[in-house]
Amino acid sequence: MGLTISQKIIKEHLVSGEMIKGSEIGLKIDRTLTQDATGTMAYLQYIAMGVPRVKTEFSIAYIDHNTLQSGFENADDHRFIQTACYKHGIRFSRPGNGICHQVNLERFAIPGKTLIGSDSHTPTAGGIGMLAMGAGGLDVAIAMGGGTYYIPCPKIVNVNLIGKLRAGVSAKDIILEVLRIMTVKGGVGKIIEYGGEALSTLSVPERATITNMGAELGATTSIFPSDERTLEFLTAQGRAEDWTEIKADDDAEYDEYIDINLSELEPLIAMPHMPDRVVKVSEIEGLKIDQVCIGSCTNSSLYDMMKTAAILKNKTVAPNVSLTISPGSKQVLNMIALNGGLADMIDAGARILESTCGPCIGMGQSPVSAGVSLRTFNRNFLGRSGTKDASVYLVSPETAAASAICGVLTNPMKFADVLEETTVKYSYPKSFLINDNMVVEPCDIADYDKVEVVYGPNIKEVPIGHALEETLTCTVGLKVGDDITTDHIMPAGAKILPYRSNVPHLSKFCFEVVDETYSARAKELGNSFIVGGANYGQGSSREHAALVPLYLGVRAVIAVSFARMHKANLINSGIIPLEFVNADDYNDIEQGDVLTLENIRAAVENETTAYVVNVTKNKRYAVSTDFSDRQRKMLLCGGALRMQNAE
Ligand code: MIC
Ligand code: SF4
Repeated sequence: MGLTISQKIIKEHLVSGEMIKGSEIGLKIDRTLTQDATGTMAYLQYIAMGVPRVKTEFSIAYIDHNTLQSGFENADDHRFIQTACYKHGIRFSRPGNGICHQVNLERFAIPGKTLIGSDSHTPTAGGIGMLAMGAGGLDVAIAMGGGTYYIPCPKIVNVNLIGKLRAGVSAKDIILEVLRIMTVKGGVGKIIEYGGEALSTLSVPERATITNMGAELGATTSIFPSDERTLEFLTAQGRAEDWTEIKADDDAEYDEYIDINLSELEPLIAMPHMPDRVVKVSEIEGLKIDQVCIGSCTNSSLYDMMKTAAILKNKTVAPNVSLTISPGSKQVLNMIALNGGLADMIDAGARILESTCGPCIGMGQSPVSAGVSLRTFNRNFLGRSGTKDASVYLVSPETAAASAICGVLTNPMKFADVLEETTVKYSYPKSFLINDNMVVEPCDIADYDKVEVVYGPNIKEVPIGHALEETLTCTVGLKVGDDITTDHIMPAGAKILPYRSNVPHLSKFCFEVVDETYSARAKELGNSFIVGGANYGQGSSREHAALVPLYLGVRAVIAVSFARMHKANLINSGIIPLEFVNADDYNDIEQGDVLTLENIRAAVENETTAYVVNVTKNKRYAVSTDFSDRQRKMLLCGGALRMQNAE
């Protein structure tokens, strides 16, 4: 039987396990990336491992999330990351160089290689044919130290694209359609591979919009073949030598098939507060809006910016709308400055922001109270914008720009003429403006001892897990529903993000959008459990969503099901993720119930079903202990750091 694209890359990088779906496989990681909000923790953990220089072929740290310096914290953390990178052999992309995934795609992503990044949108690089996955900071630290990265061997979904997008419909609408079909739970344990005759009409940045937002499916990653279009993009980036052709064998077999006819697609929109609540723009056209934000790692390429500029040219942003634009990288910003696109945006009244994540992670630009915000981003989780009662909708740059001009949600197909011209000019530029002067090379190995890593006062100790007891009795400190995101567990935003290296301070905000009293209650309980619904921990890779509950005394999360990265982060921290064997038992448990995990140590060790006794209700539920051997060891000794110290 032939192989799919990702199976070929996995096969080349397999260091342990067998390619049997669902069983754990270990992969050699060629490259890593971090961003600043997760990077501080990743480098602290890397340094604690005591490996002087990284063992990957290429590792890089980007500064793009915590760029609002309203106190010393972010600036100090950036200096820590910069000095740690300089010493340990890691490239450093300075603030101003752009959003990690956009810069990575332009300058460093290579077809056929493996990449893990401490950010859930690392699969953006799948647009160029790289096997790129989001991971917790500790997993990235381990990979930098030469360690293996483990995932459950994924199922493969084939998305067959036929037809051609009409002007006004874009790559964003393709991924919104996939989300509509598969939902935010639909990709768990799967890699999404794109193919079909329409591939030749999609440029690498358009493909990257699709693989980027594949993260919202819960997928392990998404990937496109590396073909002539890929070569064209790499050539225009002055990197033709990085190209190799990678495509699926003709007789490759997939676990699922999805067909999408691009000619029939219409502009789509994700309604609050989930990326899969997708409807046609035409169904709610005319919705009054207060804010439009264009940018983020999903939609900030040169092509996205030029489509935006074309719609804005010679017009004025509607008086009821605040429009912000964040170009994705220095390369993009520089090119639109030189070709006049930026002037068209400024002239129309757009508020031009830095080339960073910005409003996407709540770093400023929170909408008005009860406001309606249209964003070209990938996530619209409750409260993420910084305004709890705001309604955030996700759209393409075309829909966003057209609506900004009209003041209400508008179908961009009305601007088909100008969009067609832009597509001809900017979808496949012959050359990009190349200048990597914002990437600092690491020090010479001979100078290693002379380089000092500078720590600021914001950097506090990393909490460490506990060896697992024979039997564990705790109160349920919190019960939550389905699709709880890491933004619910550990919110981000301008006020909280500066404390990503200060877990005690962060802990005050744990589950704040769900229950403001949770943090204090958990502290008072000492040890406690959390009960969750399906897809618990979806969304970001942030390991803080495990480290902070650990700090607050959470010993186990009992849920209907878990998202992949969060489950791995819980295990790394020594918190046991347990799944109900019978999902209905979830309904039985209430917050405040006292539960006993009977003989839990033996159950984890021997791979047997564990039992939860509800002491309050006098009932008993079975929970599965479906872990790999490596994970069992980790849970028994209290997490990855303890396991490493024990070895
Ligand atoms: C996000 O989009 O939620 C983030 C901020 O980029 C996160 C990482 C983080 O929490 O630092 C992600 O996607 O992994
Ligand atoms: Fe940054 Fe938003 Fe992309 Fe996360 S999703 S990396 S916050 S732009």
